[in-house]
This record gives sequence, C-alpha cells and structure tokens, in this order.
Amino acid sequence: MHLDHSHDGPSAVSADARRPDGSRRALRIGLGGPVGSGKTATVAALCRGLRDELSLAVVTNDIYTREDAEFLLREAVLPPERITAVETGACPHTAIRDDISANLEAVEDLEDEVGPLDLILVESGGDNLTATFSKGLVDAQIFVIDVAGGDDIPRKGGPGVTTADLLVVNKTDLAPYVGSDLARMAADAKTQRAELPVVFQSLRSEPGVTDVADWVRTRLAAWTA
Ligand SMILES: Nc1nc2c(ncn2[C@@H]2O[C@H](COP(=O)(O)OP(=O)(O)OP(=O)(O)O)[C@@H](O)[C@H]2O)c(=O)[nH]1
Ligand SMILES: [Mg+2]
Repeated sequence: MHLDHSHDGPSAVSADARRPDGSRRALRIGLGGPVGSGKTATVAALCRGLRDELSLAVVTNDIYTREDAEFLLREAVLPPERITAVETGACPHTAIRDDISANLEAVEDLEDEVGPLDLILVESGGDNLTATFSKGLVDAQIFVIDVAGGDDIPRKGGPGVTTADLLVVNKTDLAPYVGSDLARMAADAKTQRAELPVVFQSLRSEPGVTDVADWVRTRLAAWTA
C-alpha cells in the first residue's frame, strides 16, 4: 500500500527514471478530468498518432468495469498486450493519488512484459476538478475538460485546471450547440495557469489530437535527453 506517496518498499516500483536493471523506464503521462470529457478518446487518438514512432502502452482506470480498456481493445489502437485495466472499486482519485500501488504494478508489469517502452499513458477514471495524479505514479499530467461541461470550468479552477502540465479543452465542435464561449474559456485558463499550456481540440475534426501529440513528443524528448 502506498498511502504516503513514497514508494521505497521492497516490492514497490521506483519512481526513479531507471529500472532495476539500469535501463531507462518509460515516461508516464496521466490523463485525468471529469466523467465523459474525452480522456479515452484522447488516449485512442494518441495511440493512433504515436504508435508508429514510439513503443507505448496504456493503463486505464475504471471504477467498476474495464470498459475503457475494452473500448481501446475493440478499436485496436494498440496490440492487446499493451493495454491493461485497473478496476479501482473506489473514488477514482484514490487509485491515482492516494494508494497508487495497483497502478504502479500495472505500469511495471507492462514494462516487464512488452518493454522496453518509451511511453505509458495512464487514464484516470472520470472524477471531479480536484483529482490529480501522485508524482510517484506519473511524470506529467494532462487534465481533459470539455466545452459541454460549461464554459465556466476554467474560471472555477481547482488543481486539475490550475496545475496540470497540459490542460486540454476538448469537444470544441460542440461549442456552438451548447453556447460555450471559447474565447472566455481561453482567457480564464490563461488567468488560472499563467504560462502553463492549454490546447483546444476537437477529436471530430482535423487536426484532432495533433497538438497534444506534439506536446507528448516534446515531453518525451526532454525525458530521454
Ligand atoms: N463531439 C465530440 N465528441 C467527443 C469528442 N471527444 C470525445 N467525444 C465523445 O464523448 C464521449 C465520451 O468520451 P470518452 O473518451 O469516453 O470520455 P472519458 O473522459 O474517457 O469518459 P470516462 O472515462 O467515462 O470519464 C464519447 O461518446 C466520445 O465519442 C470530441 O472532440 N467531440
Ligand atoms: Mg474513459
């Protein structure tokens, strides 16, 4: 159990950049955000966009099911052995922030079984604006919100919006239908995040996940440097 965010027990996976055999471990990027904002859709699009250039794998977290992993398997975004489901059975943030042992085990098992890996994407179960990942689990986090959740979400803030390494405002194609003001969302996000990056995207139209994929490539370049 990892209740204190430290991971130095004998069976614990190290948060170090090196694996026990001295090789560099995969960069781990967490995707969190409210229910239905487009986390799995973003993961799927990233897998399609990056799988030819990187060795990658995915861990999904669902509360009671394995539906997100099953979706990714159905869509064949990666070979099945590269997709693992963690069934959290509790508030989603518990498994990504408080007791991260099941997720650490999942990422380590993936590295053992299909590694070496460049990148592991860890999708949190949908949660509220306070959900963030433990730094012992991921190296960077993406917070995914969508325009249909209300254009006041960036203004409301919360750790996901204010501190995530990348804020993604998804489903921009729906803005006209739900009356969301994208300029206002951008201005509020800027106020909350200062220089931290924000991407507005629609996965229903070009260029889709391109900006997020470029951000991942930049993080990976920094990680391997
Ligand atoms: N119109 C539109 N729909 C989208 C977009 N991205 C995702 N969706 C749809 O939104 C719904 C929810 O997407 P998911 O990717 O499952 O959302 P999620 O954040 O993973 O949801 P949970 O894991 O249940 O919290 C699905 O029906 C997607 O097809 C988008 O850019 N535009
Ligand atoms: Mg999902």
